[in-house]
Amino acid sequence: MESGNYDNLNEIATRLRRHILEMTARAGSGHYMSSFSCVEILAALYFQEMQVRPDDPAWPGRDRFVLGKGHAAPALYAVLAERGYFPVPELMTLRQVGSRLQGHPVKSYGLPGLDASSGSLGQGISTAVGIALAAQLDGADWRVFVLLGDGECQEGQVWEAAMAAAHFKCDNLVVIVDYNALQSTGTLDEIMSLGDLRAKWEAFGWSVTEARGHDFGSLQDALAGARARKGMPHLILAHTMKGHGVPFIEGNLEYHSKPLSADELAGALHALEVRH
Ligand SMILES: Cc1ncc(C[n+]2csc(CCOP(=O)(O)OP(=O)(O)O)c2C)c(N)n1
Ligand SMILES: [Mg+2]
Repeated sequence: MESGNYDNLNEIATRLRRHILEMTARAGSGHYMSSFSCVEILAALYFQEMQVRPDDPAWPGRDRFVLGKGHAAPALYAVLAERGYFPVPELMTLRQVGSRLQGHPVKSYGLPGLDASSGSLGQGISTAVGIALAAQLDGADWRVFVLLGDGECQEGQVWEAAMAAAHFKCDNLVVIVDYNALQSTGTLDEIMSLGDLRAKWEAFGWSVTEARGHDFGSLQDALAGARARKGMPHLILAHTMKGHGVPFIEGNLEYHSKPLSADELAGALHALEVRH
């Protein structure tokens, strides 16, 4: 892809949002609003930054990914399908009994490209630190990427993992925080303020960069910075909008987990087309 030309990625992002709407509508549940928040982040990782081989998903040299905010599984499944790990129509099996696409990622169901189960907020980063340490022990140069929710950062386990990663100098670990300032029932400040999140991660010994989380150029700059800097783990604070892409959903917590009506679905799909 030509440097600085993100038309193709923006088209992919729109397709991912369409899949997310259609699969959660078919399932009658699922977190489309939280998924929209991280569409560009996941597309930047899987289509640009991460070294992966969708036709050989278990390739030992691949970069690994852990979805800390496991409720955004529809976004992860959509990006994996678009990247070619499995057929796009399988997305419509989301949340069905026996499907490889469970409501939260379950590795034992054998979905190609899925490296870790997640969904209990706070645990994903600990899983990722373990994977990063395994790479270090093997002398391998592949890396581990994690997406955390900002509300998820209220979990104590996140900070235990943050301490460990800095102590063990896990510079092969890149954590991206989906910094939308909302959780399920309120703003971060209403529920439990995180204060100066950047200063907190820096105090824990991480290199911190900020990015505009719906802007591929900005994400790419932050990811390139993380690639270049050695000796410490990397944190990217990606400023996002929960529900980004569909105006009536953006920032409106009524839609955190509510199924869309048929009219709302039609309106949302139309809004995606108009915006693109
Ligand atoms: C340990 C744990 N507690 C509660 C939940 C229920 N839960 C699902 S989504 C969510 C809000 C998460 O907010 P945030 O991390 O900011 O993610 P966002 O939806 O904004 O992307 C909560 C509390 C959970 N999945 N795990
Ligand atoms: Mg949030």
